[in-house]
Amino acid sequence: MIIQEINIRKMKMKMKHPFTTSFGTFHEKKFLLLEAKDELGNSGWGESVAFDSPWYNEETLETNLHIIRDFLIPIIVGKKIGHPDEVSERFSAIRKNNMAKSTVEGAIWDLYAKRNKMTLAQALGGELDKIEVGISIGIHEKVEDLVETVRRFVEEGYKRIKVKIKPGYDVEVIRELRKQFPDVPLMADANSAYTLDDVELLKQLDAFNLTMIEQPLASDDIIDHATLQKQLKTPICLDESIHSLEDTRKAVELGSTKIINIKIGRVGGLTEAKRIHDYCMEQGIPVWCGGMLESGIGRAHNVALTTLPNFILPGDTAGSSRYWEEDVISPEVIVEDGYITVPTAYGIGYEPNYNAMDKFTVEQYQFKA
Ligand code: OSB
Ligand code: MG
Repeated sequence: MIIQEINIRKMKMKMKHPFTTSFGTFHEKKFLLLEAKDELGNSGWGESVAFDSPWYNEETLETNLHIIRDFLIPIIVGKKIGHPDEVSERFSAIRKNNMAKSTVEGAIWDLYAKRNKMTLAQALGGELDKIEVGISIGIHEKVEDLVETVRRFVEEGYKRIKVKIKPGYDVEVIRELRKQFPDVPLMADANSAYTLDDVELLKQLDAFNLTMIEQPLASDDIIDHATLQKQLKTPICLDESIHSLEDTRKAVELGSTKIINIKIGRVGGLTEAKRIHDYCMEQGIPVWCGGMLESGIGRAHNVALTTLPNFILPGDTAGSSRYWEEDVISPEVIVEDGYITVPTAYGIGYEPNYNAMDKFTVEQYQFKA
């Protein structure tokens, strides 16, 4: 296929409820959508999951726009592409900027699947026709309110509850949740808020039978996490620290992690995500699909990836209505009884909802071969 045209939309969508992590609160999501068109008129969609501030990682939607426009588009527009795996190969001349790369690569995967009359899940080698869904719950000022939020989502059928923690909002919060929900699969995500000085505190979490603790230490660390894991019973899951298969291999060999959170954007796209998945499967390391508060386009990519066989643990890809009054795809992503049914239409399997998209578009750019 030949990529003839790329359209980029800068989007702004208000979140239904603010979402608070140890590094900040999201009230709205600003992000990029990218459409790639081939010479036959097929179109594929990708989403940049970078935030508008560099607080999860160093990328932002503006750095993504710069890298996509000035470096990635010139590499692919007007050029012949046999298989989407070739895209990350060509992008390897540019260092990091994984979320920018993933935006373009994701659109080409969708395009490739549509062109070949397959679902994106099939194109990736996925097998499941429905996937188990967990939910990530932000920091609440009052623990009573958190308990009520958790109760609501447990009743809705979510298969695993993840709560955000930070220093001063950790052991007692988890103790209370465990008391209220003795049997619910529960985990905590620290988003890098602790150091090895906190080992004694983190060891107290071993009492609550958590499925895992996600990214307790620095966002660029795999050494201290190995030191910590030796002293914890609770499995550590790395999120921020993993940018590639090579990072994964090193972290697994060091014993820094027993579970991997795969985020397509963070690792530079679906090809690398699949490689990490395959390696982890060989090593007996379970994986799950993380979330970045995506709109429907990014969410659809997460659903497709989660159909691969080593996505053993429920991910963070909740339904559209958990985040948005109105999503940019039709139908929206729906969770029923803790499952998402994998769509059967070709490509990402959801249609762009242009009416909604236009409402939330702030700027548009077009590039032609
Ligand atoms: O660490 O997984 C994370 C949201 C924003 C930034 C980082 C993270 C998260 C979440 C929410 O946990 C995932 C989601 O519901 O999309
Ligand atoms: Mg995380």
